[in-house]
Amino acid sequence: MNARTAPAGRDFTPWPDSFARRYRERGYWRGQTLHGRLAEVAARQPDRLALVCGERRWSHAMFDARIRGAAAGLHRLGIGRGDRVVLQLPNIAEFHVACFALFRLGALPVFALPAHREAEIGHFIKHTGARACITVAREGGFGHAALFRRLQARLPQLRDVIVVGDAEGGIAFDALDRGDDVAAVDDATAVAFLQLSGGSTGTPKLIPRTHDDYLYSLRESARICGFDPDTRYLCVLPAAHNFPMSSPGAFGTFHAGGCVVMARQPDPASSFRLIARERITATALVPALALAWLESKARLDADLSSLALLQVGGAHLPRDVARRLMDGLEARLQQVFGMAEGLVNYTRLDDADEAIASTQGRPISEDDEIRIVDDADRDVPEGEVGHLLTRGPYTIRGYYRADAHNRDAFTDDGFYRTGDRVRRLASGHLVVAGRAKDQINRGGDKIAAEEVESHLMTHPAVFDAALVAMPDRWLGEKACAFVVLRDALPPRELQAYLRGRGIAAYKVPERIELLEALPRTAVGKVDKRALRARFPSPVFQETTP
Ligand code: OOB
Repeated sequence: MNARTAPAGRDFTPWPDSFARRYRERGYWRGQTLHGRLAEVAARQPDRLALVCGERRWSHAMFDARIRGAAAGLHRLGIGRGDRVVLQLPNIAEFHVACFALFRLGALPVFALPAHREAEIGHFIKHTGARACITVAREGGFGHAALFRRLQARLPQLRDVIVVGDAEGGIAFDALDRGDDVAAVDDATAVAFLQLSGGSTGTPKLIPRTHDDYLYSLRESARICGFDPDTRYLCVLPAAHNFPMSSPGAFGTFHAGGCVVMARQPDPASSFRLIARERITATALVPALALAWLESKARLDADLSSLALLQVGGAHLPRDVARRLMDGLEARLQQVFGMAEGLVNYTRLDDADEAIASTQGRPISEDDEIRIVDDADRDVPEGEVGHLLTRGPYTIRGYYRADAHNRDAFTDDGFYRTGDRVRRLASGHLVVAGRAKDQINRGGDKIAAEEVESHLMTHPAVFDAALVAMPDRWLGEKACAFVVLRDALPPRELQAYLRGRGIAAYKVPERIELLEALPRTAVGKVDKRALRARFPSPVFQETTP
């Protein structure tokens, strides 16, 4: 193995024994796997509806049978314990079949988002040494299977390109199921999958989550949100994201014995049709989408009367928008402030309206330790804004193969530095006041400034570049790149160049401003505060360095 492919660190940082013991003694970690729980639910209530996708309607027993069949087929391909498999799928039933089939084999899905392109996917394959991928031929006009085949030519470790639907010469996912079964790997302490971090560094980091910790977070989430066998959850956000996956999301719904309805298109009209047709009771949106729903509701004369719970999270929800959502929709609003690394906060269903409108909720667990500190890691006085650090029974202690980064991202005693700035109310509710990480939150899609800056810097005409958030009425924030050029170049060409580098479209800055030089701080760092101050109105998160 040469230096380029050698893993840059540990796969998994375990919780110290004393913590693991405590989490077990307190009943958080119960030694059950995600697929074990699903099989248990299927056995208990085989005939209840589990999954709806287009015209397909599967009971829990049918879902379970498909998972077993797919697992057996993947096993025949040689996929087994510890193997990494990149999953890039739209919101279709096969997303969950593939996920749980891989869990059964002890293989690790690596969750790519549908928007990811060559740069991100190539990185996931290289960084994890993935030996297979599961995708679709095309979605939204983009050829996903072709992308993986192009990468395969460069990265031969990617042996199998498995394709749902029209296989286009790849391995047909649908043909894997021959109605057989293989024994499941049942190690709840093992890493179940690699989730994607929003990140603020040059390359996206991967998050190893164990069965024990994840099952705990989704079991408690389901309880807090009142999910039960009558829950009908609409999966609108990309299924691979932690919010619609486990807060309580699709997994929390399966856990509770309810039914998940997959929304392939996120637009309000399609979602409203599904809500009315399937009598949806709960869903999760980012603020931008919630706003779009609100605007469209009257125009589309939608029947949303079944919707009892509307969760909004992933990005800042302004208080006045929260109030408008509470007034304009019959559903109970819930704010969710979470992160793929672990910690999830919910406003509770019985909180006062003002707490729901103006806070981002409180943690799931009594053992979610919260510290709010100043720049020198000293606790700030109660009620004041500071950096949020957290540690707990479902928050990771380290990223996947990222030892050097882990030294910065975690304190010596294992607290995760979230990069968020918060204050805590006497009730324990957190209010997100800003962000210290160098990231743009584009309507819930996270853009690591450094990642895009590095891509810009590869252009021969670019001398210097800095990416900052600019305010946007609908998305909250969008990215603006300030660029210093060596040679004249129209900004539009830089955007086309970035797309040509194969990065997800949401990372391409909407605006490019040319400068003679970037402003610098006294210590010579790019002064991003000064750059942001050029916009007429402040962005929500004005606290970035
Ligand atoms: C969720 O997860 P990620 O990993 O995509 O992003 C986490 C980051 C947080 O650190 C914070 O900066 C931001 O997204 N964020 C919010 C927020 N919820 C997340 N900022 C302000 N207000 C909120 N309500 O985004 C995520 C994971 C699980 C559940 C919900 C969201």
